[in-house]
Amino acid sequence: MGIVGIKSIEMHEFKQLGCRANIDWTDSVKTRTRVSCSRLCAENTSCSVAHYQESESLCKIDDRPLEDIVEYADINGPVWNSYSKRLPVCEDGWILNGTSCYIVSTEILTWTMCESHCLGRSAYLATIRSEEEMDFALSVLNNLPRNDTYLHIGGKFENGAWTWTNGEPWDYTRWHPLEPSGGDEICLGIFHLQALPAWGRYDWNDLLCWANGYCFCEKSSLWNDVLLTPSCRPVN
Ligand SMILES: [Ca+2]
Repeated sequence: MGIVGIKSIEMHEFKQLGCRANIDWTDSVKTRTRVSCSRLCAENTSCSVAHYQESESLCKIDDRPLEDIVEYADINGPVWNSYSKRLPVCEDGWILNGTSCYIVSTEILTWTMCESHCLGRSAYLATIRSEEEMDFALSVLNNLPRNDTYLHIGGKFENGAWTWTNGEPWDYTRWHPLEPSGGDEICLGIFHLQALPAWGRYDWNDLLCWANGYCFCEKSSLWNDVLLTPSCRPVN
């Protein structure tokens, strides 16, 4: 059975574990792997389900809600599989923002200890590289139990320049107007409003690396990408 030239049809000719579904494959594309098919879906805001037909490496991204994809019992044709949209997810206790997961330490530690603390959670001290990420950090900071300390993030002054400890580019800053003060203050933290009450702003401050604060840890998200279980209905 051919793939190209099938016009819009209600019942296509691929089966998934003994089903066939109302998927129109006419505008499917060739992708190398199932994961690259999932990625196509992840990058397309209207996609809800990715279908992948392995024997011919065909990928079809589907914008219909799952309940509109009707599957009928059938035993013929090549196998295809459907995957739920690839979405970033976090383990319990971590907070998702973009494609990263974040957690704040319950203890207040020095910046240097925070670096190890995050590493121990398979994470790194958070990077903040946009206004959006800074707003997210502030929303996290506003919910912390103590407001007289810092939120440690992953900036460090090394070899004459500010860098992120995980190697990401240094392309955004949010220094308080009176900072950075330099000298031995080579580690980066965000004020809590009351950490320096007279200054009255949530901004960045360069700190001594033994200054205390909460550790703001970040790591890449996991992905929910899961194979959908078919639910065959009787034909007719
Ligand atoms: Ca400073």
